[in-house]
Order: sequence, then structure tokens, then C-alpha cells
Amino acid sequence: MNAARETRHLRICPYCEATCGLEVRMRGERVLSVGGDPQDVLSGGYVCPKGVAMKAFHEDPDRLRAPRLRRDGVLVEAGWDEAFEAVERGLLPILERDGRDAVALFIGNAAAHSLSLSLYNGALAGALGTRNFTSAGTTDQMPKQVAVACMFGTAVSIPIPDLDRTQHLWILGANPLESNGSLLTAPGIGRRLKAIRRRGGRIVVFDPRRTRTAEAADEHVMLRPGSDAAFLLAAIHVLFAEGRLRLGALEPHVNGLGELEALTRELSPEWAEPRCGIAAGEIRRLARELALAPCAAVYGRIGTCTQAFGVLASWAVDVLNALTGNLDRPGGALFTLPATGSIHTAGRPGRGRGPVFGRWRTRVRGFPEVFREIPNACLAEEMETPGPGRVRGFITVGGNPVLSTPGGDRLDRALAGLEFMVSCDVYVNETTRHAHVILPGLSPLEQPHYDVLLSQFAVRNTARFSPSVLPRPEGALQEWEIMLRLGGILAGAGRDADLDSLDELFLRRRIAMAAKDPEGIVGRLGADAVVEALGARRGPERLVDFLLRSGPWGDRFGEKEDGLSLDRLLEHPHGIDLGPLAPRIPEVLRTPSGKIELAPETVVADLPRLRALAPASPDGLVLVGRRDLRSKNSWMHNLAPLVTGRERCTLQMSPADAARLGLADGAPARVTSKDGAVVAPVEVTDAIAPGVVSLPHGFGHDLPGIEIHVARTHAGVNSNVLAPRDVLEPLSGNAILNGIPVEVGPA
Ligand SMILES: Nc1nc2c(c(=O)[nH]1)N[C@H]1C(S)=C(S)[C@@H](COP(=O)(O)OP(=O)(O)OC[C@H]3O[C@@H](n4cnc5c(=O)[nH]c(N)nc54)[C@H](O)[C@@H]3O)O[C@H]1N2
Ligand SMILES: Nc1nc2c(c(=O)[nH]1)N[C@H]1C(S)=C(S)[C@@H](COP(=O)(O)OP(=O)(O)OC[C@H]3O[C@@H](n4cnc5c(=O)[nH]c(N)nc54)[C@H](O)[C@@H]3O)O[C@H]1N2
Ligand code: SF4
Ligand SMILES: [Mo]
Repeated sequence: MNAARETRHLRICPYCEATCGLEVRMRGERVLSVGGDPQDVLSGGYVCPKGVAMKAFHEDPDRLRAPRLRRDGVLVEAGWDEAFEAVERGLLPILERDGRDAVALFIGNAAAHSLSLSLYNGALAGALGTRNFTSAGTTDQMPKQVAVACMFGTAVSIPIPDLDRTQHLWILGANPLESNGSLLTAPGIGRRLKAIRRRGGRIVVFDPRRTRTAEAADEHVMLRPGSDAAFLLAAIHVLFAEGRLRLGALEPHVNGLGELEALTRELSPEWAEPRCGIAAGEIRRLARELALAPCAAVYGRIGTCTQAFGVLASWAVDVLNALTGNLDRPGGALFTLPATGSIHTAGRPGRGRGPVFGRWRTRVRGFPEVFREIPNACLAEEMETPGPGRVRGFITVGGNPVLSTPGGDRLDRALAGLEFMVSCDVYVNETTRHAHVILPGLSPLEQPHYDVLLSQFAVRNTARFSPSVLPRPEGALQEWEIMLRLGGILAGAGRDADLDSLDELFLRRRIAMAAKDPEGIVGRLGADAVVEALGARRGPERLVDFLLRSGPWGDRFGEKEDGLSLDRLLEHPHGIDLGPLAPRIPEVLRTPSGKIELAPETVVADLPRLRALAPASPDGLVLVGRRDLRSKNSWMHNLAPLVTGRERCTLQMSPADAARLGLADGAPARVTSKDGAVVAPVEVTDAIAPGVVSLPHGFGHDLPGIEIHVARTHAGVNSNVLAPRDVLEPLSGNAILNGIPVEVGPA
């Protein structure tokens, strides 16, 4: 009999960018249920099936609870000491023999959702010092980051649509009713979208598929994949041609207006029409409605990033926000002021260095680095191509690039040929099956959380901290400790280095960075006084306390009585609401000019490529992706409650295309691109534009050696076998995962 009484705990959900506040009901150490926290200051009780499935993840027998070590080709359970010893023996000789670049590092999406990993993966990356550093970023938001860095000065200066006050919203290439939002942390987004329409506002969705989001909108425009930049630039052309510019308060803060007008002069709606599939008259109407709305926001996401013109489309989104006077004003698109700070709250306000690209190039194809990352599409060739500098060792942290990156099948083969691979992960899956050592993270219930990263992109400024629900299991390590330990090994400090000292060293490095600003609170107090003020906490809790207290809402280590600190946050378990986003221009800018660059040189250099875009051919098929509410990229397919019902890895196709190709609903179809082929069941639906087919990513759970038994029973196929590795978005190195030319026929 378990006589323990029921307890309730709060935990911020780490499974998507919405960061909902959850309530976990426990009896002793047993999870009874997980639901929404109605009092959470940001999410107000919203929860989705993935959040509820935190119980299933916590209990999943396939979830790793001890390190794995490859012995005679088999991944067996091992102790932490032997695991770290193996890492030392496996990686150090490669570094000594071939140099730092011979070990590559991939930081995956799960790292963005973990407090431990998001704060401490820098300890690993810094110690490794490899140029072959990459992440999920180049299959995701890199184009947006390049665009905003050029326009506003930093890679995270991303304007956030003010959903709760806007009267007119354009959504391009995003399906937040399935994804719950991205670069837009707005839990319960369905409710927020409904409220726009209830207050008389208007929502227009641009997507080649009639998604749930499109169905919830006032208007759905089925534009041609990859043509967002053509459409948006034609809309900008209309604003100039019809004298509809309304910069308002932004007027003194912009550069490049005249250049922009000249650059878009030829890009008329008539030019765009055959390229994007939207009639010229409709482009004019849409542009006028945007310009005339009392306030409006343009928002673009995955569909506008992971495509051939990702940077141009991402740039055009914010140019439209600016030209219509909606940038940096309530009801438009604004910058956040995160409680834990940001690169756009650090240093001198209003001016900065701006971005620098191409400090080095990849060895094999000479692709320039972007924000110190190389495209993840380059990994396989760096591992396979002989010669000095060849990658022979690999570390993954919270990522599954075999399923998530273009040409994953080739990467799969390349991983099999590595000398040594280490994964920090929670499953033996398609990627980690190649590792020599797997170091497992903990269940979300066994670690504290503060969403340092995603609060950078939230629709309101809030501060929320959840303490760990359960104590860490006996003998287990938290992931920040794993990062420090790996960092210590790679820096040559040995696998027994004192973790406390490594942690303090890491903290002091962060403090030193903040202290570069002599007028800032950290610079004025000095490192020793700051460390002392932070007291006895260790690890991420201490770091969060540091970021909060030195941040824009902080207590400045006692100077500001009502300011934020971790202690203060602990008194508010449902979080502290800091209010809606407020205008920050010009203080937020970090460009060298101190202005918003409307026509940045780096970006407009890519316009000739767009000008050369040929009109869409009427009979070709192109492939796009999609997401499903009950799935998360490649890794939640092992949780039984999330995979009930219909098969999800289907090839969606319009009735017209299905008839033309002789494919019935449910029939197996062969999909072939220039890079590969897969066979998937057809799902005939009028919710997709003719000429477009759609497969979700993150499937293909049928490889030997994986230990995800539920996922294996509905394996699906890896859509990234079809994605090009050789052609990338040229400015960001981002993969082109949407708008891939394919042929489809009966299998
Ligand atoms: N075709 C196509 N491809 C895509 C996309 C697309 O739209 N279309 N989307 C892209 C995007 S946006 C992204 S972000 C990437 C994502 O791709 P990846 O970055 O590869 O991430 P996931 O597929 O989410 O896999 C997460 C990994 O982390 C592990 N994991 C889960 N929780 C934890 C934890 O707490 N700690 C640790 N250490 N590991 C954990 C899981 O087991 C899994 O191996 O996929 C990209 N790939
Ligand atoms: N349930 C669930 N939630 C998730 C994830 C998940 O896998 N499952 N993944 C998380 C991650 S890592 C991310 S980055 C976010 C992404 O969140 P979103 O950006 O909302 O991503 P998607 O739901 O893939 O929506 C992209 C839409 O773009 C459309 N599209 C494709 N090509 C084009 C194009 O060229 N132009 C236009 N205009 N549209 C196009 C597709 O049809 C699709 O509906 O979601 C996050 N949340
Ligand atoms: S919407 Fe995202 S954050 Fe909220 S419960 Fe679902 S997975 Fe978790
Ligand atoms: Mo993503």
C-alpha cells in the first residue's frame, strides 16, 4: 500500500516553444497526472497532449537511466566513471593527432528546451573549440537570424507579433494550431487567434496546405512553396507604388528606404503572380488591407525559413512590418525585454558591432560559417572526405540528425565509419545507435526549469521558475554536470576535475562577459562581489539567479529593492507577469549605424537570384513538410498515448494529382527526388494545393539497433532522404526542406 498523500507541483513544459505551465499531481514518487496550471501567468491553464504525456515519458521503459558503453559492438549499460573514461580514451587521441576540428559537435533541438543544456552546452562547445560546430539551427531558423542580425544588429533581435493586441495578422508558413508557435512563445495560441477575430480583427494565412490554422483564419491563400519572398516583395512594391508608406515614429531610425524602393521597382505584382500563384490584383488588395489596418503584424516561420529564399522572405516580413509603421508598436511586432537578459539588452544601447559572417569556411565545400556554425548538411562530407582536417569524432547533444537533417541516410552511413562518437541523449535511436558512449539526461520531473531561451521570443515578458518535482535519482548526473564533465575532459583537465570548480569557472566567464560594460551593475560591483552575492546555489539555479539579478528587471544585487531574483521568483510559483511587450527602438538596436537597416547589403545581394526565379511549371510536383500536434520532430513517437489512431507518416496529395497519377487513398506511393526515394501511403485530401505533396519529418524508425520499441511499430519513412544536401540557402547555410521537386508514382 502506498500511503503517501497526493501532492501538486508546477513544472514548465519543455516539449515545445509554448512553455506552458503544467501542474503535476504526484503520490509519493508516482506521477498521477499532468495537466495545465490555470494560474500560470503566461499559459493560463493551456496544455496539449504532449504535455500530458510527460507522465508517459517519465515512465517510458526505453528511456535511458544509465550510461551506455559500446562493448564488442553492443551498447551495454555502464557506470558514469567508465563512461567518462571511455570518452577520454576515445576523443582525446583524435584531438591530439588531428586537432580540434577533427571532432564535430551537433547541438539538437532538445538542448533548447533544457535549462541545464541551454545554459551549459557552451561549457562543452567552448572547451572543444571546433570549427565543425553545428546545430538544428540550419534546418530551422537560421535565415531569420541572419535577416534580423543585418536589420537590427543581433541574431536574436526578432520582432514578435503582438497577438493579444493586433487587429490584422498575416501568418506565412506556420501552423501554430499544430506546432503551438515558434519564435513566438504564446501558449494557448488558438485562444489568442480567436480573440483577434472576436475583436473585429482579421487573420490571413499563407500556406500551400489548408491547415488547422488556415481553417481558423478569415482568409487562406494557397501560395506556391518557396515563393513567399516574391509575394512579399511585390507587396512592398505596392506600398511604394501607391504611396502607402507609413513609417511613423520609425522615420528617424531607418536607413535604406530609397534603395529599397529602387530594388523593388521591378518586382511588381504582375511579376510575382506566375511565381507565387497569387493574382496580381489580390496581391494589391492584400497589401492595401495590411497598410490600412489600424495595427497589423506579419509573421513568418518554418515554411518561410526552410526554403530556397529563406533569408529574403524573413527579411521581407520585417520590412513590411516597418513600412506599415507596425514595427515596435503595440498591436504590431515588438522586441521582448527578457528577464534573464539578451544580447540586445547587453552592452551600449542603440548601437553595436552588427553581424560578421564567414570568419572560416568548411573544409570540403568551402561554405562560410554563420554565427560560428557550419551548415548541418555539411556533416557527412566532412566525415567521409579523406585528407587533413577530416572529422573523425562526433558529439551530439539532444539531437537526432540522422532523421532531422538533409541527406540523413548518408549521414547515417558516415556515422558508422567514425572513430568515436558520444551522445548526450535519452534514447538509443537512429543517431545514437552509432555512439560509443551515450550519456543520458533526466526526466523533466527530476530537474528544475526556467525557459531562458524561449522567453526571448515570448508574446509577453514574464519570469517563471519551476523547481525540480523529484529529487535526482541516486547516482544520476544532471546534464549541466555532464556538460562540465565533458568540457573538463576536452580541455585536458581530466575526468576527475572538481565539478564545483568547473562550475565556478564557467560562472566567472559569464560574469566577465557582463563586466565588459564598466557602467553596468556587474562591472561596477566586480566579479568577487557578484559571486559572493549569489551565495550557496550551484549550477543552473545560480546562473539563472545571476541572469535575473543582472538583467533588465533585476534587483541589481540589492540595489533595486523590488527587482527580480530567484528568491523572489520562488515566492511566485505561477510566475511573475512583467506585462505586454513595449516599444524599444532605438535602444534595442545593435547595428553599427544605430539605425534599422531596411536594405542590408548582405541580404539584398541575394535579390538577383530571386529575380531569376522562373514562373512555376504547371505539372511539376514539389514536396513540403508538416507537423502534428501529437508529435515532436523525431522523438516523441515512443510514447504510446501520442501515437494512437491513424498513421501519421502519410503522403498528402490533392484529389486532382492522385487521379492523374492513378493513386488511391492508402495506396503506397514512391516519392523520388534527385537525392533519394521513399515509399509512403497516400492520403488524398483537398486540403493541399494541386502540385504540392506533403510528408512529415522525423520518421523512419526501422533501423537496426534502435531501442524505441513503440516508435518501431509505426516506423514511417525519413522524409529527409529526399532533401538536398548540396543546395543550401546561400546566406544562412540553411537546408531547403520545403519546395523540393519530386516525382510520385505507384510503388
Ligand atoms: N524535412 C524536415 N526536416 C526537419 C524539419 C522540417 O520541418 N522538415 N524541422 C527541423 C527543425 S525546425 C528542427 S528544430 C530539427 C530538430 O531535429 P533535432 O535537433 O535532431 O531534434 P529532435 O528530432 O527533436 O530530436 C531530439 C533528440 O533529443 C533527445 N532528447 C529528448 N529529450 C532530451 C533531453 O532532455 N536531453 C537530451 N540530452 N536529449 C533529449 C531525443 O531522444 C532526440 O534524439 O528538425 C529539423 N528537420
Ligand atoms: N506538435 C509539434 N509541435 C512542434 C514541433 C513538432 O514537431 N510537433 N516542432 C517544433 C519546432 S522544432 C519548430 S521549429 C516549430 C515550427 O513551427 P511552425 O513554423 O508552425 O511549423 P509547421 O507546423 O511545420 O508549419 C509550417 C507550415 O509551412 C507550410 N509551408 C511549407 N512550405 C511553405 C512555403 O514555401 N511557404 C509557405 N508560406 N508555407 C509553406 C507547411 O504546409 C506548414 O503548414 O514547431 C515546434 N512545435
Ligand atoms: S503546447 Fe507545447 S509547451 Fe504546451 S503542453 Fe503542449 S508541448 Fe508542452
Ligand atoms: Mo525547430
